[in-house]
Amino acid sequence: MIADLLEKFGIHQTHSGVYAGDWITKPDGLEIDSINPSDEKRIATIMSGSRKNYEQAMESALEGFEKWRRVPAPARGEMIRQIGTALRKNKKDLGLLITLETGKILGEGQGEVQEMIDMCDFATGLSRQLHGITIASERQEHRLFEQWHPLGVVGIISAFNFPAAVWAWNAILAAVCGDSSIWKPSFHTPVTSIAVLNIVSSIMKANGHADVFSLCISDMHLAGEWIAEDKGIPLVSATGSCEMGRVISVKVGQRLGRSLLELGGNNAAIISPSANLNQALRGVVFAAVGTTGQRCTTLRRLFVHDSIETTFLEKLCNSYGSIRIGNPWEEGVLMGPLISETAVEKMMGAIEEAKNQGGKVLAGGNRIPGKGYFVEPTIILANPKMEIVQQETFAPILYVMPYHCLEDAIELNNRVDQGLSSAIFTDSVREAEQFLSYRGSDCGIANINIGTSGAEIGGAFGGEKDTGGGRESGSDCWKSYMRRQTCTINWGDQLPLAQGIRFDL
Ligand code: UN1
Repeated sequence: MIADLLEKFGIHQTHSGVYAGDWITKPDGLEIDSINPSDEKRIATIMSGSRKNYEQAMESALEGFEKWRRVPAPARGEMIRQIGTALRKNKKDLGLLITLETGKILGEGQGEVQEMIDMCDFATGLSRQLHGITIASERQEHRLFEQWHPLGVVGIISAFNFPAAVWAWNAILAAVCGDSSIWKPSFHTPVTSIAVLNIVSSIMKANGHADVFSLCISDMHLAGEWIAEDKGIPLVSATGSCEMGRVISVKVGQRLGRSLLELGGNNAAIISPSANLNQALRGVVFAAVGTTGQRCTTLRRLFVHDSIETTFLEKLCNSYGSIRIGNPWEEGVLMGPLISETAVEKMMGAIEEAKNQGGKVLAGGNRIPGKGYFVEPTIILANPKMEIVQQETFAPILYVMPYHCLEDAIELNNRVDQGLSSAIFTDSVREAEQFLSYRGSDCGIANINIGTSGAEIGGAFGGEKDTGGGRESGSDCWKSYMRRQTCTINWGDQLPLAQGIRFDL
Protein backbone atom coordinates (compact mmCIF):
# COMPACT_ATOMS: atom_id res chain seq x y z
CA MET A 1 0.00 0.00 0.00
CA ILE A 2 2.71 2.49 1.03
CA ALA A 3 5.13 1.62 -1.82
CA ASP A 4 2.39 2.20 -4.42
CA LEU A 5 1.42 5.51 -2.90
CA LEU A 6 5.02 6.73 -2.75
CA GLU A 7 5.48 5.79 -6.39
CA LYS A 8 2.27 7.49 -7.40
CA PHE A 9 3.37 10.74 -5.77
CA GLY A 10 6.94 10.49 -7.08
CA ILE A 11 8.48 10.07 -3.63
CA HIS A 12 11.72 8.08 -3.34
CA GLN A 13 12.53 5.91 -0.33
CA THR A 14 15.08 8.57 0.56
CA HIS A 15 13.76 11.87 -0.70
CA SER A 16 14.87 15.47 -0.76
CA GLY A 17 13.07 17.67 1.76
CA VAL A 18 13.84 20.99 0.07
CA TYR A 19 12.02 22.40 -2.94
CA ALA A 20 13.47 25.54 -4.52
CA GLY A 21 11.86 25.73 -7.98
CA ASP A 22 12.76 22.04 -8.13
CA TRP A 23 13.93 19.43 -5.64
CA ILE A 24 17.44 20.13 -4.34
CA THR A 25 19.24 16.88 -5.13
CA LYS A 26 20.98 16.26 -1.84
CA PRO A 27 20.09 18.64 0.95
CA ASP A 28 22.71 18.46 3.70
CA GLY A 29 20.62 18.57 6.87
CA LEU A 30 19.99 15.50 9.03
CA GLU A 31 17.94 12.59 7.72
CA ILE A 32 14.43 12.35 9.18
CA ASP A 33 12.29 9.22 9.17
CA SER A 34 8.58 9.54 8.63
CA ILE A 35 6.88 6.99 10.89
CA ASN A 36 3.44 5.48 10.50
CA PRO A 37 1.92 5.95 13.98
CA SER A 38 -0.34 2.91 13.51
CA ASP A 39 2.47 0.34 13.22
CA GLU A 40 5.62 2.37 14.03
CA LYS A 41 7.11 1.41 10.65
CA ARG A 42 9.15 3.80 8.54
CA ILE A 43 7.29 5.29 5.56
CA ALA A 44 10.29 7.04 3.98
CA THR A 45 13.45 8.92 4.91
CA ILE A 46 13.75 12.62 4.18
CA MET A 47 17.00 14.54 3.69
CA SER A 48 16.21 17.70 5.60
CA GLY A 49 17.48 21.18 4.75
CA SER A 50 20.51 22.90 6.24
CA ARG A 51 20.71 26.67 6.65
CA LYS A 52 22.33 26.83 3.20
CA ASN A 53 19.49 24.84 1.62
CA TYR A 54 16.98 27.11 3.35
CA GLU A 55 18.68 30.12 1.74
CA GLN A 56 18.35 28.39 -1.65
CA ALA A 57 14.62 27.84 -1.10
CA MET A 58 14.26 31.47 -0.01
CA GLU A 59 16.15 32.76 -3.04
CA SER A 60 13.83 30.79 -5.28
CA ALA A 61 10.75 32.13 -3.42
CA LEU A 62 12.01 35.71 -3.82
CA GLU A 63 12.58 35.21 -7.55
CA GLY A 64 9.19 33.53 -7.79
CA PHE A 65 7.53 36.51 -6.14
CA GLU A 66 9.12 39.01 -8.57
CA LYS A 67 7.53 37.22 -11.53
CA TRP A 68 4.32 36.08 -9.90
CA ARG A 69 3.20 39.49 -8.70
CA ARG A 70 3.19 40.70 -12.31
CA VAL A 71 0.62 38.06 -13.29
CA PRO A 72 -2.91 39.55 -13.23
CA ALA A 73 -4.88 38.20 -10.27
CA PRO A 74 -7.56 36.43 -12.39
CA ALA A 75 -4.76 34.67 -14.32
CA ARG A 76 -3.28 33.58 -10.98
CA GLY A 77 -6.77 32.36 -10.08
CA GLU A 78 -6.85 30.25 -13.23
CA MET A 79 -3.70 28.39 -12.12
CA ILE A 80 -5.17 27.89 -8.65
CA ARG A 81 -8.24 26.44 -10.34
CA GLN A 82 -5.98 23.93 -12.11
CA ILE A 83 -4.41 23.00 -8.75
CA GLY A 84 -7.94 22.37 -7.42
CA THR A 85 -8.61 20.03 -10.35
CA ALA A 86 -5.35 18.13 -9.72
CA LEU A 87 -6.27 17.78 -6.05
CA ARG A 88 -9.71 16.46 -6.99
CA LYS A 89 -8.01 13.74 -9.07
CA ASN A 90 -5.72 12.85 -6.16
CA LYS A 91 -8.23 13.18 -3.34
CA LYS A 92 -8.48 9.47 -2.57
CA ASP A 93 -4.77 8.70 -2.62
CA LEU A 94 -3.54 11.88 -0.96
CA GLY A 95 -6.20 11.33 1.70
CA LEU A 96 -4.85 7.81 2.26
CA LEU A 97 -1.28 9.07 2.51
CA ILE A 98 -2.38 11.63 5.13
CA THR A 99 -4.12 8.80 7.00
CA LEU A 100 -0.95 6.70 6.98
CA GLU A 101 1.32 9.49 8.12
CA THR A 102 -0.93 11.15 10.73
CA GLY A 103 -3.13 8.28 11.92
CA LYS A 104 -6.37 10.19 11.23
CA ILE A 105 -9.19 8.05 9.80
CA LEU A 106 -9.67 7.81 6.04
CA GLY A 107 -12.79 10.01 5.98
CA GLU A 108 -10.86 12.73 7.77
CA GLY A 109 -7.77 12.27 5.56
CA GLN A 110 -9.92 12.76 2.49
CA GLY A 111 -11.83 15.55 4.24
CA GLU A 112 -8.54 17.34 4.61
CA VAL A 113 -7.93 17.15 0.85
CA GLN A 114 -11.49 18.41 0.34
CA GLU A 115 -10.58 21.37 2.54
CA MET A 116 -7.67 22.09 0.14
CA ILE A 117 -9.99 21.81 -2.86
CA ASP A 118 -12.48 24.17 -1.20
CA MET A 119 -9.65 26.64 -0.64
CA CYS A 120 -8.72 26.48 -4.33
CA ASP A 121 -12.34 27.15 -5.35
CA PHE A 122 -12.60 29.99 -2.86
CA ALA A 123 -9.31 31.53 -4.01
CA THR A 124 -10.28 31.23 -7.68
CA GLY A 125 -13.39 33.32 -7.01
CA LEU A 126 -11.37 35.70 -4.89
CA SER A 127 -8.97 36.29 -7.77
CA ARG A 128 -11.56 38.66 -9.24
CA GLN A 129 -12.47 40.27 -5.96
CA LEU A 130 -9.28 41.59 -4.37
CA HIS A 131 -10.86 44.99 -4.22
CA GLY A 132 -10.30 48.12 -2.19
CA ILE A 133 -12.83 50.76 -1.18
CA THR A 134 -13.30 54.43 -2.00
CA ILE A 135 -13.81 56.71 0.97
CA ALA A 136 -15.51 60.12 0.94
CA SER A 137 -12.76 62.73 1.17
CA GLU A 138 -13.24 65.76 3.41
CA ARG A 139 -11.45 67.90 0.83
CA GLN A 140 -12.91 69.33 -2.32
CA GLU A 141 -11.85 67.75 -5.64
CA HIS A 142 -10.04 64.91 -3.88
CA ARG A 143 -10.42 61.19 -4.17
CA LEU A 144 -9.46 58.91 -1.27
CA PHE A 145 -9.23 55.16 -1.80
CA GLU A 146 -7.50 51.96 -0.76
CA GLN A 147 -5.78 49.40 -2.91
CA TRP A 148 -4.13 46.09 -2.13
CA HIS A 149 -0.76 44.90 -3.41
CA PRO A 150 1.06 41.59 -3.10
CA LEU A 151 3.14 41.42 0.08
CA GLY A 152 6.15 39.23 -0.67
CA VAL A 153 7.28 35.79 0.51
CA VAL A 154 4.95 34.37 3.15
CA GLY A 155 6.48 31.98 5.70
CA ILE A 156 4.20 29.07 6.61
CA ILE A 157 4.83 26.93 9.68
CA SER A 158 2.29 24.12 9.98
CA ALA A 159 1.54 21.34 12.45
CA PHE A 160 1.25 17.57 12.02
CA ASN A 161 -2.50 17.36 12.62
CA PHE A 162 -3.52 19.16 9.43
CA PRO A 163 -0.41 18.57 7.35
CA ALA A 164 -1.96 19.66 4.05
CA ALA A 165 -5.12 21.75 4.65
CA VAL A 166 -3.42 24.37 6.80
CA TRP A 167 -0.76 24.82 4.12
CA ALA A 168 -3.58 25.37 1.61
CA TRP A 169 -5.33 27.93 3.83
CA ASN A 170 -2.17 29.97 3.74
CA ALA A 171 -0.27 29.13 0.56
CA ILE A 172 -3.27 29.14 -1.78
CA LEU A 173 -4.60 32.41 -0.38
CA ALA A 174 -1.10 33.93 -0.47
CA ALA A 175 -0.68 32.79 -4.08
CA VAL A 176 -3.92 34.29 -5.28
CA CYS A 177 -2.84 37.54 -3.61
CA GLY A 178 0.37 37.48 -5.67
CA ASP A 179 2.72 36.21 -2.95
CA SER A 180 5.10 33.30 -3.04
CA SER A 181 5.63 31.16 0.04
CA ILE A 182 8.13 29.05 1.91
CA TRP A 183 6.75 26.18 3.97
CA LYS A 184 8.15 24.47 7.02
CA PRO A 185 5.89 21.48 7.75
CA SER A 186 5.95 19.38 10.91
CA PHE A 187 8.80 16.87 11.04
CA HIS A 188 6.12 14.23 11.79
CA THR A 189 4.53 14.68 8.34
CA PRO A 190 7.25 15.34 5.76
CA VAL A 191 5.94 12.83 3.21
CA THR A 192 2.55 14.53 2.93
CA SER A 193 4.26 17.87 2.29
CA ILE A 194 6.39 16.34 -0.48
CA ALA A 195 3.32 14.80 -2.12
CA VAL A 196 1.51 18.15 -1.94
CA LEU A 197 4.50 19.95 -3.48
CA ASN A 198 4.69 17.41 -6.28
CA ILE A 199 1.00 17.77 -7.16
CA VAL A 200 1.08 21.54 -6.99
CA SER A 201 4.42 22.07 -8.71
CA SER A 202 3.45 19.91 -11.69
CA ILE A 203 0.75 22.52 -12.38
CA MET A 204 2.97 25.49 -11.58
CA LYS A 205 5.83 24.16 -13.73
CA ALA A 206 3.51 23.70 -16.71
CA ASN A 207 2.48 27.35 -16.27
CA GLY A 208 6.08 28.59 -15.97
CA HIS A 209 5.86 29.47 -12.26
CA ALA A 210 7.63 26.59 -10.50
CA ASP A 211 9.10 28.90 -7.87
CA VAL A 212 5.90 30.22 -6.29
CA PHE A 213 5.75 27.44 -3.67
CA SER A 214 8.97 26.55 -1.77
CA LEU A 215 9.44 23.94 0.92
CA CYS A 216 12.11 23.44 3.56
CA ILE A 217 11.71 20.43 5.84
CA SER A 218 14.12 20.70 8.72
CA ASP A 219 15.29 18.77 11.71
CA MET A 220 12.97 19.71 14.59
CA HIS A 221 12.02 23.39 14.55
CA LEU A 222 15.12 24.82 12.84
CA ALA A 223 13.51 26.13 9.65
CA GLY A 224 10.72 27.66 11.75
CA GLU A 225 13.32 29.79 13.51
CA TRP A 226 15.05 30.69 10.25
CA ILE A 227 11.72 31.84 8.83
CA ALA A 228 10.87 33.81 11.97
CA GLU A 229 14.20 35.66 11.89
CA ASP A 230 14.28 36.28 8.14
CA LYS A 231 13.71 39.95 7.32
CA GLY A 232 12.93 38.91 3.74
CA ILE A 233 9.63 37.41 4.99
CA PRO A 234 7.07 40.12 5.76
CA LEU A 235 4.44 37.70 7.08
CA VAL A 236 4.91 34.53 9.11
CA SER A 237 1.81 32.39 9.52
CA ALA A 238 2.31 29.81 12.25
CA THR A 239 0.01 27.04 13.43
CA GLY A 240 0.90 24.98 16.49
CA SER A 241 1.18 25.17 20.26
CA CYS A 242 1.01 28.34 22.35
CA GLU A 243 4.65 27.73 23.38
CA MET A 244 5.73 27.66 19.75
CA GLY A 245 3.69 30.81 19.06
CA ARG A 246 5.38 32.68 21.90
CA VAL A 247 8.85 31.88 20.53
CA ILE A 248 7.94 32.67 16.91
CA SER A 249 6.03 35.89 17.59
CA VAL A 250 8.87 37.34 19.67
CA LYS A 251 11.38 36.62 16.91
CA VAL A 252 9.11 38.05 14.21
CA GLY A 253 8.19 41.01 16.43
CA GLN A 254 11.82 41.82 17.10
CA ARG A 255 12.33 42.49 13.40
CA LEU A 256 8.91 44.23 13.23
CA GLY A 257 7.50 41.64 10.87
CA ARG A 258 3.89 40.52 10.95
CA SER A 259 2.81 37.23 12.41
CA LEU A 260 -0.46 35.41 11.97
CA LEU A 261 -0.91 32.93 14.76
CA GLU A 262 -3.30 30.02 15.05
CA LEU A 263 -2.33 28.37 18.33
CA GLY A 264 -3.85 26.14 20.98
CA GLY A 265 -7.46 25.81 22.04
CA ASN A 266 -9.08 24.61 25.24
CA ASN A 267 -12.52 24.44 23.75
CA ALA A 268 -15.72 23.92 25.67
CA ALA A 269 -19.32 23.00 24.93
CA ILE A 270 -22.37 23.60 27.07
CA ILE A 271 -25.26 21.13 27.08
CA SER A 272 -28.40 22.93 28.16
CA PRO A 273 -31.48 21.15 29.56
CA SER A 274 -33.42 22.03 26.39
CA ALA A 275 -30.84 20.45 24.08
CA ASN A 276 -31.68 17.63 21.70
CA LEU A 277 -29.52 15.09 23.51
CA ASN A 278 -28.96 12.77 20.56
CA GLN A 279 -27.78 15.65 18.43
CA ALA A 280 -25.59 16.86 21.30
CA LEU A 281 -24.13 13.39 21.76
CA ARG A 282 -23.00 13.12 18.14
CA GLY A 283 -21.63 16.64 18.21
CA VAL A 284 -19.69 16.02 21.41
CA VAL A 285 -18.24 12.66 20.40
CA PHE A 286 -17.04 13.85 16.99
CA ALA A 287 -15.50 16.98 18.50
CA ALA A 288 -13.82 15.17 21.40
CA VAL A 289 -12.71 11.94 19.73
CA GLY A 290 -12.30 12.90 16.05
CA THR A 291 -8.66 13.10 14.87
CA THR A 292 -7.85 11.31 18.16
CA GLY A 293 -8.36 14.57 20.01
CA GLN A 294 -5.58 16.24 18.06
CA ARG A 295 -7.36 19.19 16.47
CA CYS A 296 -6.84 22.66 17.81
CA THR A 297 -10.65 22.76 17.78
CA THR A 298 -11.03 19.49 19.73
CA LEU A 299 -13.62 19.58 22.50
CA ARG A 300 -11.76 19.36 25.80
CA ARG A 301 -14.25 20.68 28.38
CA LEU A 302 -17.93 19.85 28.63
CA PHE A 303 -20.38 21.68 30.87
CA VAL A 304 -23.57 19.65 31.35
CA HIS A 305 -26.62 21.08 33.09
CA ASP A 306 -27.06 19.32 36.44
CA SER A 307 -30.66 18.34 35.62
CA ILE A 308 -29.55 16.13 32.71
CA GLU A 309 -26.07 15.19 33.93
CA THR A 310 -26.81 11.55 34.77
CA THR A 311 -28.76 10.85 31.56
CA PHE A 312 -26.27 12.56 29.28
CA LEU A 313 -23.15 11.11 30.88
CA GLU A 314 -24.58 7.62 30.66
CA LYS A 315 -25.23 8.08 26.94
CA LEU A 316 -21.76 9.56 26.49
CA CYS A 317 -19.93 6.78 28.33
CA ASN A 318 -21.88 4.16 26.35
CA SER A 319 -20.94 5.68 23.05
CA TYR A 320 -17.27 5.98 24.10
CA GLY A 321 -17.40 2.25 24.81
CA SER A 322 -18.59 1.49 21.30
CA ILE A 323 -16.06 3.60 19.37
CA ARG A 324 -14.02 1.37 17.08
CA ILE A 325 -10.32 2.07 17.55
CA GLY A 326 -7.81 0.63 15.10
CA ASN A 327 -5.98 1.04 11.83
CA PRO A 328 -7.32 4.34 10.55
CA TRP A 329 -7.54 3.18 6.93
CA GLU A 330 -10.01 0.40 7.82
CA GLU A 331 -13.72 0.84 7.16
CA GLY A 332 -15.73 1.50 10.32
CA VAL A 333 -12.80 2.62 12.46
CA LEU A 334 -13.56 5.94 14.15
CA MET A 335 -10.31 6.58 15.99
CA GLY A 336 -6.71 5.94 14.97
CA PRO A 337 -3.52 6.33 17.00
CA LEU A 338 -1.92 9.41 18.49
CA ILE A 339 0.99 10.84 16.51
CA SER A 340 3.91 9.60 18.66
CA GLU A 341 5.16 7.88 21.77
CA THR A 342 5.67 11.29 23.38
CA ALA A 343 2.00 12.13 22.71
CA VAL A 344 0.94 8.91 24.47
CA GLU A 345 3.17 9.70 27.43
CA LYS A 346 1.74 13.22 27.67
CA MET A 347 -1.80 11.86 27.61
CA MET A 348 -1.10 9.26 30.29
CA GLY A 349 0.67 11.92 32.38
CA ALA A 350 -2.35 14.23 32.12
CA ILE A 351 -4.73 11.46 33.20
CA GLU A 352 -2.55 10.72 36.26
CA GLU A 353 -2.38 14.41 37.05
CA ALA A 354 -6.17 14.75 36.72
CA LYS A 355 -6.66 11.84 39.15
CA ASN A 356 -4.23 13.42 41.61
CA GLN A 357 -6.15 16.66 41.39
CA GLY A 358 -9.44 14.94 42.24
CA GLY A 359 -10.71 13.89 38.80
CA LYS A 360 -12.57 10.61 38.32
CA VAL A 361 -12.11 8.57 35.13
CA LEU A 362 -15.56 7.67 33.78
CA ALA A 363 -14.43 6.04 30.51
CA GLY A 364 -11.16 4.95 28.93
CA GLY A 365 -7.96 6.09 30.59
CA ASN A 366 -5.52 3.53 29.21
CA ARG A 367 -2.98 2.93 26.52
CA ILE A 368 -3.86 0.08 24.19
CA PRO A 369 -1.04 -2.50 24.26
CA GLY A 370 0.77 -3.57 21.08
CA LYS A 371 2.39 -1.73 18.19
CA GLY A 372 1.26 1.80 17.39
CA TYR A 373 0.37 4.77 19.55
CA PHE A 374 -3.18 3.71 20.37
CA VAL A 375 -5.07 4.94 23.43
CA GLU A 376 -8.61 4.81 24.74
CA PRO A 377 -10.66 7.98 24.43
CA THR A 378 -11.12 9.21 27.96
CA ILE A 379 -13.81 11.00 29.95
CA ILE A 380 -12.89 12.51 33.30
CA LEU A 381 -15.38 13.93 35.76
CA ALA A 382 -13.62 17.09 36.87
CA ASN A 383 -13.87 20.35 38.71
CA PRO A 384 -13.41 23.51 36.65
CA LYS A 385 -10.81 24.79 39.11
CA MET A 386 -8.43 21.87 38.55
CA GLU A 387 -5.09 23.03 37.13
CA ILE A 388 -4.97 20.31 34.45
CA VAL A 389 -8.37 21.43 33.09
CA GLN A 390 -6.86 24.82 32.23
CA GLN A 391 -4.28 23.16 29.96
CA GLU A 392 -4.56 21.86 26.42
CA THR A 393 -3.40 18.25 26.31
CA PHE A 394 -3.32 17.28 22.64
CA ALA A 395 -5.15 13.97 23.13
CA PRO A 396 -8.70 12.60 23.44
CA ILE A 397 -9.36 13.57 27.06
CA LEU A 398 -12.71 15.18 27.79
CA TYR A 399 -13.24 16.85 31.18
CA VAL A 400 -16.93 16.93 32.11
CA MET A 401 -18.32 19.31 34.69
CA PRO A 402 -21.91 19.95 35.80
CA TYR A 403 -23.31 23.50 35.88
CA HIS A 404 -26.47 25.04 37.23
CA CYS A 405 -26.89 28.45 35.68
CA LEU A 406 -25.93 29.48 32.15
CA GLU A 407 -24.05 32.62 33.25
CA ASP A 408 -21.69 30.40 35.27
CA ALA A 409 -21.16 28.00 32.37
CA ILE A 410 -20.33 30.90 30.03
CA GLU A 411 -17.99 32.36 32.64
CA LEU A 412 -16.21 28.98 32.86
CA ASN A 413 -16.13 28.69 29.08
CA ASN A 414 -14.20 31.97 29.05
CA ARG A 415 -12.04 31.34 32.10
CA VAL A 416 -9.11 29.69 30.29
CA ASP A 417 -6.13 31.30 28.58
CA GLN A 418 -7.07 30.11 25.10
CA GLY A 419 -10.00 31.41 23.05
CA LEU A 420 -10.44 29.36 19.90
CA SER A 421 -13.74 27.51 19.66
CA SER A 422 -16.90 27.11 21.73
CA ALA A 423 -20.38 25.64 21.42
CA ILE A 424 -23.75 25.40 23.09
CA PHE A 425 -26.40 22.77 22.47
CA THR A 426 -29.77 24.32 23.20
CA ASP A 427 -33.24 24.72 21.74
CA SER A 428 -33.73 28.01 23.55
CA VAL A 429 -33.33 31.14 21.41
CA ARG A 430 -32.65 33.13 24.55
CA GLU A 431 -29.75 30.89 25.59
CA ALA A 432 -28.34 30.73 22.08
CA GLU A 433 -28.40 34.51 21.65
CA GLN A 434 -26.91 35.05 25.09
CA PHE A 435 -24.06 32.70 24.20
CA LEU A 436 -23.40 34.68 21.01
CA SER A 437 -23.80 38.12 22.61
CA TYR A 438 -21.06 40.45 23.88
CA ARG A 439 -21.42 38.79 27.30
CA GLY A 440 -21.33 35.32 25.81
CA SER A 441 -18.44 33.24 24.51
CA ASP A 442 -15.14 35.11 24.13
CA CYS A 443 -13.85 32.73 21.44
CA GLY A 444 -13.11 33.29 17.76
CA ILE A 445 -15.60 30.54 16.90
CA ALA A 446 -19.00 30.20 18.63
CA ASN A 447 -21.40 27.48 17.47
CA ILE A 448 -25.01 26.61 18.24
CA ASN A 449 -26.01 22.94 18.05
CA ILE A 450 -22.69 22.01 16.40
CA GLY A 451 -19.54 20.77 18.12
CA THR A 452 -16.41 22.88 18.45
CA SER A 453 -14.50 21.32 15.55
CA GLY A 454 -15.07 20.93 11.84
CA ALA A 455 -15.29 24.51 10.61
CA GLU A 456 -15.95 25.24 6.94
CA ILE A 457 -13.26 27.13 5.01
CA GLY A 458 -15.63 29.99 4.07
CA GLY A 459 -15.45 31.62 7.49
CA ALA A 460 -12.44 33.23 9.13
CA PHE A 461 -10.73 30.64 11.31
CA GLY A 462 -8.82 31.48 14.49
CA GLY A 463 -9.18 32.66 18.05
CA GLU A 464 -8.47 35.18 20.75
CA LYS A 465 -6.18 35.42 23.80
CA ASP A 466 -3.44 32.75 23.85
CA THR A 467 -4.80 31.30 20.62
CA GLY A 468 -2.92 34.16 19.01
CA GLY A 469 -5.57 36.40 17.43
CA GLY A 470 -4.89 35.38 13.81
CA ARG A 471 -7.60 34.57 11.27
CA GLU A 472 -7.03 32.21 8.36
CA SER A 473 -8.85 30.74 5.36
CA GLY A 474 -12.16 32.36 4.32
CA SER A 475 -14.06 35.64 4.76
CA ASP A 476 -11.72 38.63 4.33
CA CYS A 477 -8.60 36.85 5.63
CA TRP A 478 -6.92 37.47 2.29
CA LYS A 479 -6.21 40.99 3.51
CA SER A 480 -3.50 39.64 5.83
CA TYR A 481 -1.56 38.42 2.81
CA MET A 482 -1.48 41.78 1.02
CA ARG A 483 -0.25 45.24 1.77
CA ARG A 484 -2.83 47.98 1.98
CA GLN A 485 -2.13 51.28 0.35
CA THR A 486 -4.17 54.39 1.10
CA CYS A 487 -4.12 56.79 -1.83
CA THR A 488 -5.33 60.38 -2.06
CA ILE A 489 -5.60 62.13 -5.40
CA ASN A 490 -6.05 65.87 -5.62
CA TRP A 491 -7.62 66.55 -9.01
CA GLY A 492 -8.27 70.25 -8.35
CA ASP A 493 -5.86 73.19 -8.69
CA GLN A 494 -5.92 74.18 -4.99
CA LEU A 495 -4.10 72.53 -2.10
CA PRO A 496 -6.60 72.31 0.77
CA LEU A 497 -5.12 70.64 3.86
CA ALA A 498 -6.86 67.99 5.93
CA GLN A 499 -8.26 68.97 9.34
CA GLY A 500 -8.81 72.48 7.91
CA ILE A 501 -5.22 73.50 8.68
CA ARG A 502 -4.17 76.77 7.10
CA PHE A 503 -0.58 77.04 5.93
CA ASP A 504 -0.58 80.02 3.60
CA LEU A 505 2.76 81.12 2.18
C1 UN1 B 1 -6.44 22.65 13.35
O1 UN1 B 1 -6.69 21.76 14.14
O2 UN1 B 1 -5.33 23.26 13.38
O3 UN1 B 1 -12.30 23.34 12.23
C2 UN1 B 1 -7.34 23.08 12.27
C3 UN1 B 1 -11.63 22.29 12.16
C4 UN1 B 1 -10.78 22.06 10.93
C5 UN1 B 1 -9.46 22.74 11.06
C6 UN1 B 1 -8.69 22.43 12.30
N1 UN1 B 1 -11.47 22.56 9.76
O4 UN1 B 1 -11.64 21.45 13.04
